[in-house]
Amino acid sequence: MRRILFGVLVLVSGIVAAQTAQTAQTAQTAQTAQTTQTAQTTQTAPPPVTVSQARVRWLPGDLPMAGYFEITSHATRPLRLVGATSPAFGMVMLHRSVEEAGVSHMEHVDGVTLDPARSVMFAPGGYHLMLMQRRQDVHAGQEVPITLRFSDGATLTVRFRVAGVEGQ
Ligand SMILES: [Cu+2]
Repeated sequence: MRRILFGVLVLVSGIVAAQTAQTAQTAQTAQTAQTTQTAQTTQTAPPPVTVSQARVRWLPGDLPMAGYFEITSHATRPLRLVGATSPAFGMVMLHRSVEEAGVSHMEHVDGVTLDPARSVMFAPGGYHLMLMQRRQDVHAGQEVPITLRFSDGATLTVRFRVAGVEGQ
């Protein structure tokens, strides 16, 4: 009798163990699938914006150059442009030119909010990309790729035409 009872107990605990293992494995598989899907969505969804008139105003030597463009949002909620990078420059910052008491100076901005169905101009006297630490020769007529980065992690690479000093 004792031996039979022992056998039943082993059988029951064996079933419980198998079920627990299976449940754990199912949960893990589901989680892995979800993580993969999230990563893919982030990677493939481009930001709903259009960029036009992308240009860089060339300056000699290693002087910081300004990047200008017009960006239009097609999103239904506000987007936030938070930065930019380029293989041609060691550092790219979001700047804004401001005039205080008749004196113009530049300041760094953490980001620029793009309202739905609106355009924001990056232009002389206002917002611009400050392109610093050239990593390669940059000359007028060339195009340099600059990647715009948004707060949700989305990125958009745009080719900026390099215009001469007089080219605004
Ligand atoms: Cu600047």
